[in-house]
Amino acid sequence: MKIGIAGFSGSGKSTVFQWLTGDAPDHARAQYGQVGNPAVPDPRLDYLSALFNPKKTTQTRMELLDTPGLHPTERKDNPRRLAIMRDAGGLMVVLDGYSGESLTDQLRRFREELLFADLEIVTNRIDKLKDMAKKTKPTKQRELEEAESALLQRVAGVLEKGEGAAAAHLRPDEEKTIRSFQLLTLKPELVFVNIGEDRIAKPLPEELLKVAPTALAAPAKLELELAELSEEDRAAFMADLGLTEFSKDEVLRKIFHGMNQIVFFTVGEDECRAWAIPKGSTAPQGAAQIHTDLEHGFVRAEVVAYEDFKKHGSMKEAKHHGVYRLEGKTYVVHDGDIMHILAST
Ligand SMILES: Nc1nc2c(ncn2[C@@H]2O[C@H](COP(=O)(O)OP(=O)(O)OP(=O)(O)O)[C@@H](O)[C@H]2O)c(=O)[nH]1
Ligand SMILES: [Mg+2]
Repeated sequence: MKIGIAGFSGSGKSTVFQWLTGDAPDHARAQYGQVGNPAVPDPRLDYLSALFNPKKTTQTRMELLDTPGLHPTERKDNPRRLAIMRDAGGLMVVLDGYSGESLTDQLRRFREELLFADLEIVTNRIDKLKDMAKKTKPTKQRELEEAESALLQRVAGVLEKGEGAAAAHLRPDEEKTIRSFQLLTLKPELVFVNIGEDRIAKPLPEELLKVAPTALAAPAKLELELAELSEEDRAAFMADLGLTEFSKDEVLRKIFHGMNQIVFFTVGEDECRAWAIPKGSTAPQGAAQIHTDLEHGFVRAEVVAYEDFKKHGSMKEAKHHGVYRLEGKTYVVHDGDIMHILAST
């Protein structure tokens, strides 16, 4: 899944991008969206890898897209910039938490921009469908167009009330009907506050948490600068600042999970690996990540939850204690499941 780093111009998106991916932002490329692929560090995979000692250990990776920021007042280029965000499956909204500007206000204004942009797309399409309705055509096609129009009017109603399209609670088939419009307010959103040194270890304002309960905060620029120092200097600076550890790994994990992604593990002497799947995926859908043959020929999955496995320390003991299960096609995978897929080929 591609995650768009979005926000107003100068909120620190490219700084956050560099901090999380290790790639230097290319300002020319960022105008069209720059992609980086950071691994998602997972202590559970480290544990499994230390135990199985495989030839290869493979972390899961995310796709982060640095996008050009929206301009709050000179807005003529904003539609082009919004179009770059549409390509992402989820948005990490970066707020400027270093200059002192109200966080809640920034978020409210940014959400409004997305809302207006979506409303414009939806109403344009409704108008187009109205024109199309004047033409003669087969009954089936007319019915489809009428259903689409009714659905879009429902979405427009929600947007006009100032809520994101996600608040329309679309069924999966309805979501599919309007997927091609790539509505921004339908995408999972995670708020990230790019804080300055003065906000370290301070809680985020209650007011912000009311409208963004899962909001994260970290001093991205500072951590980026500290990472470049010698170990000795770094330790001294960190002690001075009251920083005990870097938050980068934790932030990467929270972004991953905030975008409704989970991992399952495969283990063995050859490879220990973490696989990313959307939350709610079934075992065959998980198997498809490994190989489409494993999905098509799926027979069953042997599953043990990571915590159960760790408690018993080996597959043999896990089996002995009855926590090693056989699951069928409808099994919904849980975050941290260790799976072995059995397939007929
Ligand atoms: N003091 C301070 N400056 C910061 C911080 N984060 C970013 N900046 C500075 O703010 C400026 C803009 O940062 P960028 O990361 O380029 O912002 P951006 O959101 O990518 O901006 P656009 O690409 O124009 O939308 C740069 O000069 C950064 O060095 C911070 O935490 N503290
Ligand atoms: Mg930038």
